[in-house]
Amino acid sequence: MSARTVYVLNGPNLNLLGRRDPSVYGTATLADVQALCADAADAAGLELVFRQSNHEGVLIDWVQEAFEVGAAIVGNFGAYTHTSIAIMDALAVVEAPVVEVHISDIHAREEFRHQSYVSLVADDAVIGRGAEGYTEAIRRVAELWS
Ligand code: CA2
Repeated sequence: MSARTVYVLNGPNLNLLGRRDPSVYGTATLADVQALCADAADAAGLELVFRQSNHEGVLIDWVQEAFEVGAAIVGNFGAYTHTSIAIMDALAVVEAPVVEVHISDIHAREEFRHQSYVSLVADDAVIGRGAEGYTEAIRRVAELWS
């Protein structure tokens, strides 16, 4: 049997991680986050697909791709978290675990960040734990799958 796969999907502006706003998002770059995820997936015995896009439709295509191959999703959809019913609808179809992740504590920031459409359909969320939160989210996927 082939290994189970987790798609780690990153939304708009997360390609800029580590280059601005370290007080909010820390100093890790997206490449650092990818390396953390690779280690966590390896430890959990999962295959990793790691991607970032600034485009809502591309993110939806990748959610549908994960669904088609039976993969789990760890998703930081960036600001689309707070606006995108389309991403929520795509995630609602996914049968494998879906874990939301945010580097910052969205509930302790501006009110417009408090609403998460992703939370309405995700199995769990890791919020405000910095880049290490991705590691925890991958561990959570493995637990939900066990
Ligand atoms: O805390 C998170 O992980 C967020 O998903 C990050 C999003 C934000 O819109 C969400 O409300 C919370 C934004 C990511 C932008 O990242 C940057 C990092 C460095 C410099 C500029 C943007």
